Amino acid sequence: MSIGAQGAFFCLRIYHFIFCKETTKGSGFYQSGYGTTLTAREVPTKTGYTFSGWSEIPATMPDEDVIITGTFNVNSYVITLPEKIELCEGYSITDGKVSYGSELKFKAADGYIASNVKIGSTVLEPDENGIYSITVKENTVVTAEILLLGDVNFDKNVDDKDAAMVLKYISYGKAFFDDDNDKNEKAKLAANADGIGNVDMLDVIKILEISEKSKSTVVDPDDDWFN
Ligand SMILES: [Ca+2]
Ligand SMILES: [Ca+2]
Repeated sequence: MSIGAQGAFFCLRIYHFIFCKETTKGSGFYQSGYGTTLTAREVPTKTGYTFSGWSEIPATMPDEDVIITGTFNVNSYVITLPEKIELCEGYSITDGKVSYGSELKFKAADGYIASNVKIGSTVLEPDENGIYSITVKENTVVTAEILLLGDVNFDKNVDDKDAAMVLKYISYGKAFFDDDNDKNEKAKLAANADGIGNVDMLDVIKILEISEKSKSTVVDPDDDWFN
């Protein structure tokens, strides 16, 4: 009768990493013999998050399974919006930053219209209400050209000269500017002063309204009117 060779017994234990948050890398099982030294394997990564550490790791493998928990902190990114661009209700930027994956919606402030809204060279398209949406994944600088609604000749004033230009445009179908398509496109945006539909007589009326309003609300104490 033969007796089998008696080998040394050893236990294999499963060293199981569980991450608190979904990971893209590093999750899995890890085998370790009883009494061996435990070291965490490579730091797991997750896009938009920074690994913030493991839960307590025993010095040596105990005689039982070990669950080590890794955690991540969400990254924050700096968001820069142009002047006269406002966040829509319900969206906010705290200390100039928002968390990875946050959605932001913004639009031109009242009385203004944005054109050529871009992140780098990527042009953003607004929805039918002029609202732009982005999902933040990195530091982001939004650029835009901001037009004053009704200021079709771009002199930073809305007055009857603008109304006359719009009237000419809708009466005779004439371009606002000769041979400058870019300026004409912007003038068309600014000319739609009521923000509704096409450029028509209602916009002329709106421009005259804005013009009257600015006359009655802008008071310059040095103006001759006071003398
Ligand atoms: Ca003007
Ligand atoms: Ca209109």
